[in-house]
Amino acid sequence: MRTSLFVLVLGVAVAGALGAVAANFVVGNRLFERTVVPDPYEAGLRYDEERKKAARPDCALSAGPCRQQLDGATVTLEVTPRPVRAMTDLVFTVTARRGEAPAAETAGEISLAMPGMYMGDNRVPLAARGGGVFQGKGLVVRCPSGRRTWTAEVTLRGAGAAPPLRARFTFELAE
Ligand SMILES: [Cu+2]
Repeated sequence: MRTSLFVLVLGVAVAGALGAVAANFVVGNRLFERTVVPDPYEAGLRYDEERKKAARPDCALSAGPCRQQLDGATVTLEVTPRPVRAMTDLVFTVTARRGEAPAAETAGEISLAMPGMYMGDNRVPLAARGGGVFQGKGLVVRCPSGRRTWTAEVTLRGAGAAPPLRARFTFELAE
């Protein structure tokens, strides 16, 4: 008699606890989905895809300038001296056009990073030289891992509230 009462009480307690956990889980899940991303699985796939794309060099900067076609604009990046090496003073020249006209952006920067590896913050400020040409000086550090793949993300900003022009180039440093 006492044993069965104990089992009953225990059963109710366990069911209550499980119910609370389940409720928490459901509420937590909903909150998580709503506040973070609408579809974590899709977002994860997209992130992986972007990382893979970023990790593959798409620009032979040591051979010459690279050009990228964005919506309504063309952004060209040239880095000298060539071949482009680590731990060397480099000049970064960006040319931006909208159709035949030089882009009206007034300043910008290049963010240098290694795909999938934090190498510290490395930004090259770009000054407008007129005619859609922007220039800045910088340096790419040598990676202790021996990897030489970097991305140069160019951002150009205008005076107004228009969204900045962004172009990402992935390149391989010369040895
Ligand atoms: Cu690295």
